[in-house]
Amino acid sequence: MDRNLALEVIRVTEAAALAAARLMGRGEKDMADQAAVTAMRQAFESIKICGRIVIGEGERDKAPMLYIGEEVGSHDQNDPWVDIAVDPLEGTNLCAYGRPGALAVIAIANQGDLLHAPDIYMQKIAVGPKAKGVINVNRSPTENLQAVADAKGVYVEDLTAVILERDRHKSLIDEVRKAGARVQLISDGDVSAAISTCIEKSGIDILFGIGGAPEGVLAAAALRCVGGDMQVRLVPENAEEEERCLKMGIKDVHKVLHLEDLARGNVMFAATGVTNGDILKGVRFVKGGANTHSIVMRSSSGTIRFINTEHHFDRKPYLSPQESVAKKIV
Ligand code: FBP
Repeated sequence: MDRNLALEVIRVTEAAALAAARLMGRGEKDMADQAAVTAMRQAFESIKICGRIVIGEGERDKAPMLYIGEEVGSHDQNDPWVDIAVDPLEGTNLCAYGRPGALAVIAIANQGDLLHAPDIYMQKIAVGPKAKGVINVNRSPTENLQAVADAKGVYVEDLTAVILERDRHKSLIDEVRKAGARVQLISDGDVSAAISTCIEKSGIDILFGIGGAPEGVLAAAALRCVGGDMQVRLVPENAEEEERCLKMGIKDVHKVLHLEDLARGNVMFAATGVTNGDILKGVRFVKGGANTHSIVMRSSSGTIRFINTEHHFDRKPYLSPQESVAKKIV
């Protein structure tokens, strides 16, 4: 995969983040999401890439843009095709209520290397590099906490587990508390939480719980780049969801999936902060422009780049996607 692409793809997540951040705190999650989707779709047009969306906004009949199977990029048919997973606004509620941790996210891999996950739930455990190889989704949270503590040479009491605050996690939260670990409950955003396990200064050691399967694949791509680990299992809630898994090529729906089952080969991951978070600062609008903070990383080199970008709207005006369409600047 072209290493220069890493800097190109940031323009895609920056565009989505700028559009969503304009609508931060309005309480309108669908509006913010739509703005991010439209901006990301538009930004793809200037990226030299032969891309096919494998994780996006849903199936073609339900999603007008960035739908699964959509081809994106200003491609030259001689370029190799890549698979793309996007979440133009990860944490729609976080953005709508101005809470920390909303991101615009993209992952890119060679064709066939990202799990084609339907939009159903997935049970996840994620850890950073020091605990790589010791987690097991078939074991209890208590056993996993002990394994992580042993790998890190600390007590379970020193560990912090991040968990989505949901009714379905009540017994999980009780068990983690009983085991003695510290708990950080989050209202949304388990992609960012999974990545936090790999960032020493975040203070997060492990992510437990059930969240979206598409978010699981995006998190796995990031963890591949930073040397973290993840184990998951899809949680179809009915026969129709099982059927969707089968249609997407997942034969054993209940199988434990390892990091490489979610994101294989050379993977690239990029994200731009929409609101402030543990890893990235959110968009700040300033006189005549805005500042964005992004991360881009590649699994092949292990390079992690944090990119601060100053956007000058007086030189390159920021237009909402609707304005751009009206002025035919697309
Ligand atoms: P959205 O950005 O689509 O709102 O997803 C936010 C999120 O918190 C994800 O990070 C997480 O995987 C999923 O929702 C959890 O789903 P639910 O809110 O149904 O528990």
